[in-house]
Formats: sequence, structure tokens, C-alpha cells
Amino acid sequence: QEYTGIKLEVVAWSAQARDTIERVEALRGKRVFLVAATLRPETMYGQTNCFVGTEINYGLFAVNETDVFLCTERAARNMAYQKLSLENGVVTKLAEIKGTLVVGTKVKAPLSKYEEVYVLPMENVLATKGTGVVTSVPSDSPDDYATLQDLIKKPAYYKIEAEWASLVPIPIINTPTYGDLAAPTICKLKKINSQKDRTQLTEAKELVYKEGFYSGTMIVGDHKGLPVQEAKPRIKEQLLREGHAFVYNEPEGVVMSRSG
Ligand code: ZZB
Repeated sequence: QEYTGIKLEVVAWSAQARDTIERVEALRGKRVFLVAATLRPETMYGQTNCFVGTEINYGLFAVNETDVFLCTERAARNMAYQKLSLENGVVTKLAEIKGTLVVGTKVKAPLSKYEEVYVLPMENVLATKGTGVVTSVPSDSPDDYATLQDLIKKPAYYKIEAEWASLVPIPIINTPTYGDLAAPTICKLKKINSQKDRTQLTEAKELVYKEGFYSGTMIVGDHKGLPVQEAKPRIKEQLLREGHAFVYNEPEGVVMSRSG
């Protein structure tokens, strides 16, 4: 599986993360990025937040002399063989941090109308897929939209500030069947109310993937008016060129869907 790794630079650590991070000498003066694996780089215009799994243990890994990636150790090990580590084939872990502490951190979201977004908790993040970090596009990802609905309804239960989940979905792609906000529309049609509605969410994801890819048209950005199929590789190239993304390959045999 080939993913696009999106680099979300940390602007401000959450209060709980700050303690852990500031204690680590090796991180002083370094740029830290949460790295999210996506199959849909053309949707980066619509990022409203980033998701981590609260129970997942993340590492902070040196990519070169100046930059550090926050992701699962599993992903860092794969990256070490893809020229995405300080030393080829070697993982250099500078620190460890649990997902729950990362929640509330503010990061930069490349291409998004919202330049800075918050890290929020998602129950269905798989530690065994991608980087264990997911960038959230509630306009076009039913999982992201449903999760945000949970967070908006119960911020205290999810231990977040309501404001962190308050950025509204951005219309970025038009589809003939689901309009300009495919994920919210399909969630309403299928009466999906929560990230826990796994069966309906899996169906919704398949439908929105197909509709977006084969019939979607960009309605924002440099490729406004172009079919998604044509815009996708161009937007990916732009992200790579500008240093906001990298190609990340996941070895066969460990790829699982979010529903398991
Ligand atoms: C942004 C995005 C925008 C995504 C969208 C989807 C959609 P798949 O098909 O099952 O392989 N993802 C990445 N890593 C993880 C993880 N560790 N745990 C849970 N989810 C993860 O799914 C690939 C997609 O699942 C990725 O692409 C990412 O979300 C998420 F508009 O990135 B995507 C209709 C889907 N739309």
C-alpha cells in the first residue's frame, strides 16, 4: 500500500505533553511533525483537526538533524528503510509519548483553510496501519465526521475542550450523489450517529471513496473545476514539492481496514 505521509508541524504542545517533551534534551530546537498517512491527498484542503489513538504509544523519531516525526514505532521502522530516518535502516527514538497526552496539541495543517488545528482522540485509530496518526477531513471521511459528532456532543467525556472540535467541515469536492459535503450527507442518509457505528461506517466509506474518486470535482484550490482523478496526482506532487509530504510505503500483509 502506498500512502502519502502528511507533515503536521507542532505549533504548541498540549499542557500535558509539554512536561514530557521539555524534559528531553535531544528535542531542543527541533521541528516536530505529527505524520499522518492518507490515501486522499486531494482532500487536505478540508482538514479540520488531526486524530490519535489515546491508548497508542507514539515515539518521536529523528528524520535528520533538524526534524523529528511523531508516529508509531512500527511506522518508524518501515520509514527507516525508505530514507526517512537519520541513519539508513536504523530507528533513532528521542522520546516516547502516549496518545492521550498529545490530545490538545496544536499543529499546522498543510493546504487547509484552517492553518492551525488541534489533535483530538479517535477510538478507531489502528496502531497497525499507516503511522497511527490520522488527519481529519470531516467533509469527505464519514469516520472523521462521525467521530467529531461524538466529540462535539460529549467533550467532557472525551476529555477535550469543546473549542478544539469546533471547526466546521469545509466543502472541497462536489459529487453528483452526495453534493458538496459527502460525508455529512451520507452519515445523515445512513443514520450514522457515532464512531461506534462500525458496520454502517465501513459501507459509507466505500461509497464515498468510489463517488469521490470517480465522479468528484474539486471546488477549491489551484485545481478547482478539475475531476478528482486528475487533481489528485497534481495536489500530491505539490505537497511533495513544497516539503509538506512524503511517499510512505506499507509492506504487504499488515494492511488492515479501520474496521478490522
Ligand atoms: C484523509 C482522508 C480523507 C481519508 C478522506 C479518507 C477519506 P483504508 O481505505 O481503510 O486503507 N487512516 C490512516 N491510517 C489509519 C489508522 N492507523 N487507523 C485508522 N484510520 C487510518 O483507509 C485509509 C484512510 O484511513 C486514510 O485516508 C486515513 O484517512 C485513514 F476524505 O486520510 B484518510 C471515504 C474516505 N475518505
